Amino acid sequence: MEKTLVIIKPDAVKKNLIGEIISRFEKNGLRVAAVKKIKMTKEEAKGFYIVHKDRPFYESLTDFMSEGPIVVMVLEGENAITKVRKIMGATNPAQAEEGTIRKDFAENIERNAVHGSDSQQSAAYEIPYFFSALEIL
Ligand code: DGI
Repeated sequence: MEKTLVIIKPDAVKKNLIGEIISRFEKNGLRVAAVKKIKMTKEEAKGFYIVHKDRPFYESLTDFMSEGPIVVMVLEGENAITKVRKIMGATNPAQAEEGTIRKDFAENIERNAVHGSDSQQSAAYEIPYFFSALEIL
């Protein structure tokens, strides 16, 4: 069973979409192994997105990710990483397929409702960024 880190971003939390988004993952056979609502500081957001530190949108992205509460969770299932990315849709909602979370709820390429680890290597950094082993069940 593969695990992946998912975030419901500040835009979607603000719109009261926590239940709707979690339910889309559960309906596709993924299981919530850990979940909590937190608010990141700017520094914590920068640490989370450190791989993007040289991208032009790093400052704006980390401002956004620290502007309000988020829901972080570990989802578990067969091919969880790929499955979550498919359910989320393309980074830019203008390119996201019908029926995906980003097509339905993202505002633009940055305020795009959800995050999901893009590889096993990313998941191995991102899961322990928010959860201890004791919190993942
Ligand atoms: O894995 P993804 O979230 O689909 O996409 P990513 O790893 O390429 O980028 C991480 C986040 O950074 C993405 O969800 C939103 C933001 N981002 C990506 N490309 C752009 C961007 N933000 C802005 N403003 N402009 C971009 O081109």
